[in-house]
Amino acid sequence: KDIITPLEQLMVEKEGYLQKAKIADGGKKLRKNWSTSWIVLSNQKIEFYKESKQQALSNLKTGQKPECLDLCGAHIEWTKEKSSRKNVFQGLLWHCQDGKMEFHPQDVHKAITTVSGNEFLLQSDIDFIILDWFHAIKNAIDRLPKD
Ligand code: I3P
Repeated sequence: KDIITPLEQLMVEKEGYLQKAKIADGGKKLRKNWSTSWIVLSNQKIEFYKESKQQALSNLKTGQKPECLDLCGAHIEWTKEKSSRKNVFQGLLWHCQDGKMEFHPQDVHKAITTVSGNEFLLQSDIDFIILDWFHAIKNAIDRLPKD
C-alpha cells in the first residue's frame, strides 16, 4: 500500500476561484445557491473557502475552518442536467474530520454505503479554467490508492 506522509498531504496542487453551489449535504438536498469560492486542492483533499484568499488566511489564524472534503472515494463528472449554466461539473465527496481523512482507502466502499455524501457543482464561464480544474481534481482522485 502507498503510504501518504503528512508532508505530502499538505502539498497544494491548485488553488483559485470558481463558482460553487452545494446541492446536497449529508444526502439531503439543498436549495441551490451559487457563490464564488476560493478552492484549494491538495493531493488528498479539497477545501472550499467562502471568503477571498486573503480573508480566508486571516480567518485561519482565528481558527475558522474551511469546508474540507476527502478526495478518497470521490467522484466527479460533467453535467448538463443540474444547471442551466455552461461548463458545470458535479462532485460527490465525503467530509474530512478535523483535517484527518474520515476513512482509510480500504474502507471507502463501506463509507459509500453507510454515509451520505455532499454534492456540489463547480462552474466557470471560462473554458480553460474549468477544464484545468476538472482534470486536476480527476487526476488527484485517480492517484489515490484503491483497495
Ligand atoms: C435558483 C437560481 C439558480 C438556478 C436554479 C434556481 O433559483 O436561479 O441560479 O440554478 O435552478 O432554482 P432561486 O435563486 O430562487 O433559488 P442555475 O443557475 O444553475 O440554473 P434549478 O432549480 O434548475 O437548479
